[in-house]
Amino acid sequence: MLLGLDMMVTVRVDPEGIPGPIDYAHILPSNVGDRGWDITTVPDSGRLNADFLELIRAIEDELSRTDRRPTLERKDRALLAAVVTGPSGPAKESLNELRALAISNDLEVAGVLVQRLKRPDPHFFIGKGKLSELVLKCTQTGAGLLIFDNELTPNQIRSLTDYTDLRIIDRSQLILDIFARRAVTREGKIQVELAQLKYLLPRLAEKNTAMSRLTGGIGARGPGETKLEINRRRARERIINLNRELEKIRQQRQDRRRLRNSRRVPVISIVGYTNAGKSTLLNTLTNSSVGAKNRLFETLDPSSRRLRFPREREVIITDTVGFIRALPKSLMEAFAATLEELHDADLLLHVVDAANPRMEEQIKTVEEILLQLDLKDIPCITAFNKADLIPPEEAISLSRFRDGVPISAVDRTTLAPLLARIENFLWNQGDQDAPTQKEIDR
Ligand SMILES: Nc1nc2c(ncn2[C@@H]2O[C@H](COP(=O)(O)OP(=O)(O)OP(=O)(O)O)[C@@H](O)[C@H]2O)c(=O)[nH]1
Ligand SMILES: [Mg+2]
Repeated sequence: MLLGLDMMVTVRVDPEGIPGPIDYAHILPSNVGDRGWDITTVPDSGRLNADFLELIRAIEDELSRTDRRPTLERKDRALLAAVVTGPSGPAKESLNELRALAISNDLEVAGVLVQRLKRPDPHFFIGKGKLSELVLKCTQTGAGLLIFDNELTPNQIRSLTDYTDLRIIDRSQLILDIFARRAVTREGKIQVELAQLKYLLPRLAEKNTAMSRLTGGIGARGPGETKLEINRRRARERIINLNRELEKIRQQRQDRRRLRNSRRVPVISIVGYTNAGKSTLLNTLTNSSVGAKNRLFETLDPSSRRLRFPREREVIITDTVGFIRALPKSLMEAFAATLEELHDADLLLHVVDAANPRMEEQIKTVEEILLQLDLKDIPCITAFNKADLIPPEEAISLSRFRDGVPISAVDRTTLAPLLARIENFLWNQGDQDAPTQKEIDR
């Protein structure tokens, strides 16, 4: 058991019971020394001349000055951890994304710790020595939350929380927590709660578990502390009810869609990795103000707008939740209703963040998810967004060698080639689909 004690003191006693040397140990701020703690030995207990309380106070002061921001609560600081078994490149990128996810969830990242292992430890997932290091770092930096980039089993989470007394979550839970924060509409909220319950269900033992930490999420959102005592049976009942409610909403959506389809207005759905600029593009194209921000999963609830083309022609364009690598399965299932709309699309517009160093991986992830959703048969135009952030020759080569159109969603004047291509596809199918290089250069 690792406890966050302020200090530990040992008094050595000889066989006659006479006290001898005294040792005292305490942690140090991370800017002092290189191992993070200090042990002092006083050879003779009679000569002990230290004011422990004063010492602890001084250390606390120093810790808060160097490592903690006073305005933030402890629970808002998190330490990221990963066990790496494969190549280090993808692992590093994955950790960068975890950091972005944490920041998107208003957490402050206090540090990152990586351990390379042949095989994860079956009990703690991470090696025991590394775990002690993690706990020490948490104490030094005032982090109360440990986020693993790897998926942890319910047993591992339980062992870790029991051993360290920290709040421990994994990547899936972090994503679920972000979704819980962002959900606005009734439908969004139902979907998120459903996803959280589905995630929790296999993690609920029949009796007492580390449930309070699981259900609490990071703050106390979603199915939070008030439902601390729910057991499997009640969780199942809730899932059934939520599913029923969702089914009703799904019906209403279908009715709306039928009406729309009967009017024969073509539908374009924007898809893409989270933060690629989907909502920004919708806004610029249709002069609207759907929420667009530089954080992951800004959009949860889909929105549709009309987009007018010359000659009285118009389309409906929809923006929806973004995709991410290893999206928790429970979320995919719960968001099936939202994603179902994509099946009505006449055309998918895949928005890619061309300035992101992980662009290739993100494209692959989106394509895999489209395949899983059975959407691969719907025609798709790729837009390489954020072209303003990459060298012009890179944008040209993207358009030339990959079948896509470079755009900058923040700048309306860059969208003409994309619009031309959409128009061409919708109304002149059979004609040449791709805009000419001249159009792109224009
Ligand atoms: N420089 C630049 N920034 C852009 C461009 N397009 C979008 N952004 C920025 O990228 C960030 C994300 O944009 P959003 O439109 O919210 O992205 P999204 O794909 O809707 O993201 P989610 O809803 O979170 O999945 C915002 O800060 C935008 O201002 C672009 O063409 N150039
Ligand atoms: Mg968005």
